[in-house]
Amino acid sequence: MASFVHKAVSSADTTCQTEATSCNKTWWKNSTVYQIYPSSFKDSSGDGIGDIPGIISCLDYIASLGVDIIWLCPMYDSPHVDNGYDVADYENIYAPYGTLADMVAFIDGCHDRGMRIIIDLVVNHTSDQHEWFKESRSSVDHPKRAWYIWKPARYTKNGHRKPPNNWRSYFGGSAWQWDEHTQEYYLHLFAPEQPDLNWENEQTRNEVYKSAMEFWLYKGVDGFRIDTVNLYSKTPGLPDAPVVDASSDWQSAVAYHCNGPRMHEYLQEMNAKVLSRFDCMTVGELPSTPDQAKVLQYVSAKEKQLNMVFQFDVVDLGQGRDQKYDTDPLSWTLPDLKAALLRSQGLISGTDGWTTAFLENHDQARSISRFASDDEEYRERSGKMLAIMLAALSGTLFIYQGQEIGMINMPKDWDIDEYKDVESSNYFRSVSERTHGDQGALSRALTAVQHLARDHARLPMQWDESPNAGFTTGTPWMRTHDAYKHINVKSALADKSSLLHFWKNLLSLRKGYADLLIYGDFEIYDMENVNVFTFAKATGSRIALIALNFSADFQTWSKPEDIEGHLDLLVSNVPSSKTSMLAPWEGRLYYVK
Ligand code: TEU
Repeated sequence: MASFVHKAVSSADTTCQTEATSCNKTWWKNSTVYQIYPSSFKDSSGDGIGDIPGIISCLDYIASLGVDIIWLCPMYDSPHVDNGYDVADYENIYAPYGTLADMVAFIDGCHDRGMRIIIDLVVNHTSDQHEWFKESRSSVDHPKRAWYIWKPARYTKNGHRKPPNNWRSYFGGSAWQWDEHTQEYYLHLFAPEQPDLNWENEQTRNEVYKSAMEFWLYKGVDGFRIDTVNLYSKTPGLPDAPVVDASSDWQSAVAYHCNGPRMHEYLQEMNAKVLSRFDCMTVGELPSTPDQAKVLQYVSAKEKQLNMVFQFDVVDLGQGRDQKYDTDPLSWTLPDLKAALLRSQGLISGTDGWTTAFLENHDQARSISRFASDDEEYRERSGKMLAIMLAALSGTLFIYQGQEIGMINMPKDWDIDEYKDVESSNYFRSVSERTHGDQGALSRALTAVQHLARDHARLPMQWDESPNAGFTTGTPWMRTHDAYKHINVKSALADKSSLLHFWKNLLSLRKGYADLLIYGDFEIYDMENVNVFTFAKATGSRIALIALNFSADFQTWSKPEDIEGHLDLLVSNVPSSKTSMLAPWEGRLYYVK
């Protein structure tokens, strides 16, 4: 039934594929990455904030999962307006996390256990507390003035001052901040405390390479997750964005600050000057780029820019088009998810590019709550179903702390005050201001935040059933999830049938069938089916077949007609199920013999 098959195909010559899949099996392709959000992982000091010594004390646990690389979110000195994505000093550590010596011990601790370590490279912007910015804002003539993006005000006919353009910041409001002292505005695509660096200035770029990159590569890190990697180059002249939301002065300006004209030149330079001198990997965060051809430009090996990127196709599902939270829960369908996966899986078919597989990170709500079922009846089972899907996708696999034990979104009866993130708090406040506290609007906003907020990923890691889930002996900076007594690492380790053990088995199976699961071509068999997802991973004549039930009902299932051979069940999350019927949230992975 070839007509029902949706293949991940690209227009490029398929002969490259042999090169991409067999010649370039570098360590970062085969690897599974485990992401750590330092504030919420493990507190060793009792101050309620996770820290590096705490992480070091968990390294044996992380290694035991069978992961190869740790990605550590920003640990730099920072005022933490955006939890470390506002860096005040690239060469120093946020004091509550520890010291440079702790960081070196962490790097060594990873290497001693055969794991590599990548860190976040946040260089679209710095904190307004970075020395560079303090100097830049000190006077219009300062040599570092041009290190950031400064512009004079515009004025209305009535003489009212207004920002240089109508761009909206990612965290709401204008993307420009007025500086009283020098009487100009500076650009900040995120919070006002996160001024954008001016990448057009060569000196700035060179200093970024030295301070933010070489400093750490010489200390032994094995690469970078590069924050907002496509925002450095803005459209010259910084024109106004078209008005999409007539009720607001500020408009999304993605077309003017994403994938700008010099983006590829900058990344090639970064590669030539720094990355190519080290055995390191890069994974760029690539928001607002659904066009596969554009994505490929960043990750094609011959372009010498990035090894891989995070596409947003899957994690953006169900979000509002113009505003993330302007939506209602579950406004996505399974065919939407399939199409999104096809776009990121398709990136490697017949090309020299590479891709990633992930459902969670520190910016996303928990995947079981978003894509499966966080009802206790099906939480673990549906988590295992998602794990089967992820472990069978091509590309480098990323899992986020707590995903391995099936952590879920905050309870719905928690107050809005439990949400600490600048993005969710700003949004809720803006709805309240705009609607003058309209209860209907606020209730819709709360529902969206309960479903999609970044806060959900930032709740303390649940280690055991002791107070605060063993995360801290103090008062945690974010409240511990009410469910920690039954969702925690200790009990998952003790139960051989837990999601945690299931993940460990899957990660090892993935390595055993690497040619299919990590490198294979991706084909979808039931694109239109809203409950069942059947896909194959194939390399030559070898095939793996994956069947997933994305519903809480029984669903009929049969082997696709063009798959010949016997189905050998390698993994399933429901014991002794019938081949022709998928149980609620069942997942299966077959090898076709
Ligand atoms: O995120 C960039 C980004 O695109 C976010 O706006 C993302 O779309 C949003 O978080 C989804 O809700 C990166 C970091 O991952 C994030 O934590 C930072 O806040 C942001 O950059 C600024 O550095």
